[in-house]
Amino acid sequence: MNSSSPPSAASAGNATRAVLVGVDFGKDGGFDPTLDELALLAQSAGDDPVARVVVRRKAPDAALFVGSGKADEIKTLVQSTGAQGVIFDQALSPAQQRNLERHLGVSVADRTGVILDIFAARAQSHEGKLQVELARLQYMATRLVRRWSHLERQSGGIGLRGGPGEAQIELDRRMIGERIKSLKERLHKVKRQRGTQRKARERRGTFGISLVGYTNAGKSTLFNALVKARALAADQLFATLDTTTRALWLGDEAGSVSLSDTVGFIRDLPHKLVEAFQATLQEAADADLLLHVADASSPLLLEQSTEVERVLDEIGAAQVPQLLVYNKCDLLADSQRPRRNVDWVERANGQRVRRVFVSARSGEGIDALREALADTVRERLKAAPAPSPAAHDPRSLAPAADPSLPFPRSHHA
Ligand SMILES: Nc1nc2c(ncn2[C@@H]2O[C@H](COP(=O)(O)OP(=O)(O)O)[C@@H](O)[C@H]2O)c(=O)[nH]1
Ligand SMILES: [Mg+2]
Repeated sequence: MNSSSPPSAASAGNATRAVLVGVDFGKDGGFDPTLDELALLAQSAGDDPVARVVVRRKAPDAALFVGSGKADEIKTLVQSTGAQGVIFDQALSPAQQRNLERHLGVSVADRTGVILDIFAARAQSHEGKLQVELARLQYMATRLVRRWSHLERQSGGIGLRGGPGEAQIELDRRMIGERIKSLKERLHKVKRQRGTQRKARERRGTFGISLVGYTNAGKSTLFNALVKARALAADQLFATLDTTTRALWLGDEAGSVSLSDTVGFIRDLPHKLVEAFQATLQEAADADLLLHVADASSPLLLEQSTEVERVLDEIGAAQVPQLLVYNKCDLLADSQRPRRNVDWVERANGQRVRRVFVSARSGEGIDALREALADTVRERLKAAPAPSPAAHDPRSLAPAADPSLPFPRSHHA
């Protein structure tokens, strides 16, 4: 069920029953009292959430995170529901995780562990797999230093035997260190190749648009609606990890652009994962235009948009022009519906951006979105003429590992 457990029941086909726990520290406002997102994360990782507990505290308890009284309550709940694991909405320190496992008698995962598990299960491309493995090893390495309970379980179940000896830990840690080093080298090579491909694309002068947004906002569904492709869209978090790119025709003046569906962002995305996925996320930063897709029906719409802006900033994409798409407007009550389907709003950085309300599912607003896109592309091309397409560059004819296709942009002045 989580990266700290051996091949789990979930991967064998029957989901692990899990109790979800979230702690409301009452300050940053990012807390989701419904735990819906954690439930969706758990389901995406193959777990079956059977109960939810929200705990209020001023500060985390150093040993048991929720304090021993609450830990006892959770234990009772675990027993009455027959749960096999407990998932925390926040990041636990390795010591807290271990203490909680001892206290509760079942395996304990945190949000980071669950996200890493999902990424590990979904990574498709060579690069994606390398990136996820790197992030997981880095997560594990910090735990090993303080004797991660994973090893104890491997050697015979929680609490049955003592942990592995210090010598074993030291050995494992060194092996992990070496593996991390070799992974980094391999990733470095792959990234260099990507850089070359990107330059080739730049020479071809394709206008690049990337879909970005909170996970589950409907990016893949919108991608499919726009290019009539079939990218995986699912009510699961991180169904898409690897970038998919297709040509999108926007009419005679704007011409053909390349549209990329990318991995979604999520609150508390493990920092190591952002770092590891830098190359993938970089694709967003390199786009000429970002199509920022938001779930307009979500009660956490603003928090989610803020989080997306924060990650964009982190990957150096804060200055890339945006077009905002408020998706899922079929789910809005009449009173929530906008008066006009296209308007202008101001972003956190002061930039004024177009906003279009659509339903990727019903198709409502998609034509207006195409028009807004075509307008934006035309304006951008006028503002900054693209390098002339090097149609005869032999490299542009070579089949690229990158799924994007060469589209000489020859239609605009
Ligand atoms: N009601 C409704 N659901 C949508 C819409 N667009 C996407 N969805 C659903 O939202 C979920 C997530 O969609 P997906 O495209 O995979 O999101 P992504 O993670 O941003 O790529 C799926 O269950 C979609 O069917 C929409 O316009 N209306
Ligand atoms: Mg997707």
